[in-house]
Amino acid sequence: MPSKPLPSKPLPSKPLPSNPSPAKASPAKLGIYHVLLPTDIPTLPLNEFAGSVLEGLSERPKRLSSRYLYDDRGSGLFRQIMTLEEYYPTRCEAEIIEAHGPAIAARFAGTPVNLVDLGAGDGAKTVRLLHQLQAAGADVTYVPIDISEQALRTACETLAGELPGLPVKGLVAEYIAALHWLTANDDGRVNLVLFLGSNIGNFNRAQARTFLRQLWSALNPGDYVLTGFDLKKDIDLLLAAYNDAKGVTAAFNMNLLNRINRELGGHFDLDKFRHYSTYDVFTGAMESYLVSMEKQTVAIDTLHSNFHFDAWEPIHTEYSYKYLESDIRSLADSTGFAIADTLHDSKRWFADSLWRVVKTISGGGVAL
Ligand code: AVJ
Repeated sequence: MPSKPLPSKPLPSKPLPSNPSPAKASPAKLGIYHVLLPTDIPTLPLNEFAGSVLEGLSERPKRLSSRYLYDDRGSGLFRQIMTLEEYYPTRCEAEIIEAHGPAIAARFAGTPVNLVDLGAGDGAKTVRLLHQLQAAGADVTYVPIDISEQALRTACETLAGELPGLPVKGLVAEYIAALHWLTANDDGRVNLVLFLGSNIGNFNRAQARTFLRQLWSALNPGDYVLTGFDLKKDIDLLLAAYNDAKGVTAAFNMNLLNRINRELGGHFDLDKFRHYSTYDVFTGAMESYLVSMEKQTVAIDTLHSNFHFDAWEPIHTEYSYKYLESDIRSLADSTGFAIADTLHDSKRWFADSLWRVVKTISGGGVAL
């Protein structure tokens, strides 16, 4: 647990940052206990980022979630990473879409299809696929989904600029919730869900299964998912991709501490931490850390806490799991999908795997 605040720093009188307060309602009176409804609870004690930082820095080993890497600065640094010589995944996947996109698109000739984009990231690949679908004669609607309204607006505007006249139906929501909404308001269109860029790599094996099962549940039989997997390869190539010579990846990782300083009144001195990325051959994960180079105590005002670091103590920040072809097959198998096609770049460093949702009729066992 974090220690008490320094005596020299009195508690601020301001309340902790909280989520928007829902309407007040008095709890149902049931004598000796109350059933509290969500609307009975005025506020959550901490916002999501603050709560996650408090929890993670209280763990041993300490950790911070990679989902918070992508504030405005972090997103900018990631766009820079995508242009780096050492960061091969973006180039490999662009090559795959360029070479094999038309074959994917041909499956949807004459079909009304929603191109559903989970985490647009590099809009360029999505634009290529949309062009290819239109060229194949698919009746395509673009459906980007993002939890951030700002990010969604940017994605919609970029696409509208590139493909004037393209129907766009953006959804601001969590991915799975948005997909449930989309299929519940079914307009008879086939959904082709994009989960590109090796974003699945941030999940461990169990989390990846959970996420894909949730996707499967939310989708209709006959819908498709196109997922980008970074493949296992020469370890030196992996290490270089996460330890680039210009230090952009280091700055991207370090930005987490910057973000805590900016948003939570943190007092991290970035010169006292270093970026470290390593590969675990056994789990197949690139692992990223921020390592404290000396013994130090860091206050985070908003959390009313000090965090102690020993010399060379790490904070875990990110996993990027790498896959074997057999891992991809077993993942599809165990989550209810049939692999329609797996496409590779010429070096076979990366794969985009196209999966079809298979659901059996209850009682019958007939695959759709
Ligand atoms: C955006 C999660 C696919 O794990 O390769 C790049 C993020 N981290 N360099 C990845 C990242 C360090 C990237 N993903």
